[in-house]
Amino acid sequence: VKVEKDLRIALDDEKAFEIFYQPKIKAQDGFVSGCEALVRWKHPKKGIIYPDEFIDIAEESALIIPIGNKIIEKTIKDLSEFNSKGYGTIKVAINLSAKQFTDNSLIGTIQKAIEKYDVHPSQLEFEITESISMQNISKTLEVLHQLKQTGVSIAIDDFGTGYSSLSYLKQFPINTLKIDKSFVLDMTIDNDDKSIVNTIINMAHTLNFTTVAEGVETLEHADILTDMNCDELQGYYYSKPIAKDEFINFLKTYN
Ligand code: G
Ligand code: G
Ligand code: MN
Ligand code: NA
Repeated sequence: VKVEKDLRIALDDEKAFEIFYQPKIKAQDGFVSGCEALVRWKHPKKGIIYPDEFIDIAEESALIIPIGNKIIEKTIKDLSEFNSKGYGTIKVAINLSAKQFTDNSLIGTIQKAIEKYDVHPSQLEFEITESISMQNISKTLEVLHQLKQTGVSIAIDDFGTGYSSLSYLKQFPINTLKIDKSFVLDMTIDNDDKSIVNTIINMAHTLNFTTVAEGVETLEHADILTDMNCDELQGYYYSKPIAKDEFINFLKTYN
């Protein structure tokens, strides 16, 4: 209840939510293909609060809708800044929670921000989890198609931990599978996990999806994934999630 009350107060404070960015690296050439937007809450007394500590609460109280809308708006604003600094080809991924996904004004919110900040929709990707996508298949399909029509791309996050069936995946207008970090992290100690990662990548490519591996923590992880033809790599080996200005510096150094 306390967190919920503080979240309501935070909604009136333009500086309360800050978006951090974690780079994604193209396995082929090592350039930065883009980043994932990860929200941080700057609490006036408690300092930085991570999403694991408030996204669920925001979701239960429906505050995730206005908070999520702020995240979308702020991220797209930041993207226009990346573009103005000469990085107009990068792609930014925004996480969407289940409740946002069923909000009828979601598509309008996204379209308005795209127009306001004059970014290209192809520079945006939305990450949804398998659990969202399986709750109500027909509604999910409808929203996915509407999203897709705006020109953005769609990724399934934490892939492999949920229970999506391949027949549904094939029907969904998605672009990318993000392989869950648990498989990637265990790849070097468990051959089953290595096989799972390899299988996901091959299956994804057969269905014309690109693949992103999360949890890339070591050069060994990166080398294995590159050999497996994984398209993009994300993890602490390259960078933790960093503030906007640090991400711009990261781009200056690597692109
Ligand atoms: O940044 P961190 O690794 O602590 O993120 C933890 C979790 O919080 C991740 O699983 C991520 O999907 C979720 N998360 C981070 N930012 C957002 C956001 O802006 N919206 C939603 N819905 N979830 C987020
Ligand atoms: O949305 P998602 O659940 O995928 O959020 C990514 C989460 O994974 C964030 O909390 C981020 O801080 C975390 N993360 C990012 N890179 C790594 C990594 O290399 N190793 C581990 N253990 N966690 C990571
Ligand atoms: Mn994610
Ligand atoms: Na994930």
